Amino acid sequence: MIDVASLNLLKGKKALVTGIANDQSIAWGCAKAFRAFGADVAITYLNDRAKPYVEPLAKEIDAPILIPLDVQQEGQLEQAFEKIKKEWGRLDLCVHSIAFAPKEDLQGRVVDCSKDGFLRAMEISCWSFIRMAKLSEPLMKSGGALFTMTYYGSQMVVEHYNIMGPVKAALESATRYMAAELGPKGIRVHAISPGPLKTRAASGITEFDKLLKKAQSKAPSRSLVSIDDVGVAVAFLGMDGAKLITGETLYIDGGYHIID
Ligand code: 0WD
Repeated sequence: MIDVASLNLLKGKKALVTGIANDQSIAWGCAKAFRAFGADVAITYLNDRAKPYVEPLAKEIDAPILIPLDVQQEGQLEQAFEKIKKEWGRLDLCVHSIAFAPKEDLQGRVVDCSKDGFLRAMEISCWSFIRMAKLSEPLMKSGGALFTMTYYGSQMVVEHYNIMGPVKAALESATRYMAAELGPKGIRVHAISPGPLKTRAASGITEFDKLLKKAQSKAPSRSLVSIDDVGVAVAFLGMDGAKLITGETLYIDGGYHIID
C-alpha cells in the first residue's frame, strides 16, 4: 500500500526554471507546478527588457533566486549555476525551455537555411541544454531530473516549423544520450513535447492559428493543452516516484501524435 503522506512530492526540492518570458510561457507552467508541490524555484529572465514581465512572477512563487540568463552571452550560464551553488549548494530539478531561430531562417525552407542561422538556432535551442546538464551534474549529488521542451515537428514534417524540426530532433537525441550518461548518477533527462500553445515564441511560426485549429480537431482529446497541463506532468516526472523513468520524449498533446 503506498503511503501517500510519505510521497514527498517535491517538498524541499531545489528547482531552476529557465525560459520564462511571461505568464503564457510553458516554463511558467512548470515553475507554478513545482512550487505547488513544495519545491523552491529559482527562475531566470532573458534580459532587462524581459525582467518587468518575469519579476512579478518570481514574487508570486516566492522565488528566492532571480537571475539574468541569455545563453548566447558567454559565461552567463556558468554565472547562473554559480549563484545556485552559492545559495543552495545543490540542485534537484532543472527546466530548459529555451528556443530561438532567426526569423528569416525560421520562416524559410530548410534548404535555404543560412549557416549562421542554423548554428545560432542549434546553440540557443540545443547546445545550451547540453551545457545546462554539464553544469547541473555536480550539483545533483543525490540525483535529479533535467527537462527540455521539444515539439512533434522533430519527428514529422509540420508545415512552417522548418529549421526548428532538425534542431528539435538533435535536442531529443541529445536527451537520450545524456539520460544514458547521467543515469548511473540517478539523474534523469527528458524531452517534453507539448502540443501547440499560443506563446510569444510560437508567434514566430507562420500560420500558427491554423496549426492550433488542426491540433484541436485532430487530437483524441479534442482539446489544446495548457501550460498547467504541461507543468503538472513535468512536476510528476520530477518526483522520486518517477525516478525510474528517463530518456523519454513525453508527448503532452491530447494524443495528437498517435493519429495518422
Ligand atoms: O506551441 C508552443 N509554444 C510550443 C513550444 C510547443 C512545443 C514546444 N515548445 C517549446 C519551444 O520550442 C521552446 O523550446 O517550448 C519552449 C518554450 O517556448 P514557449 O514557452 O512556447 O515560448 P516563450 O514564452 O517565448 O519562451 C521561449 C523563451 C524566450 O521567450 P521570448 O518570447 O523572449 O523568445 O526562451 C527564452 C526567452 O525567455 N530565450 C532565451 N533564454 C536565454 N537565452 C534565449 C536566449 N538566447 N532566447 C530565447
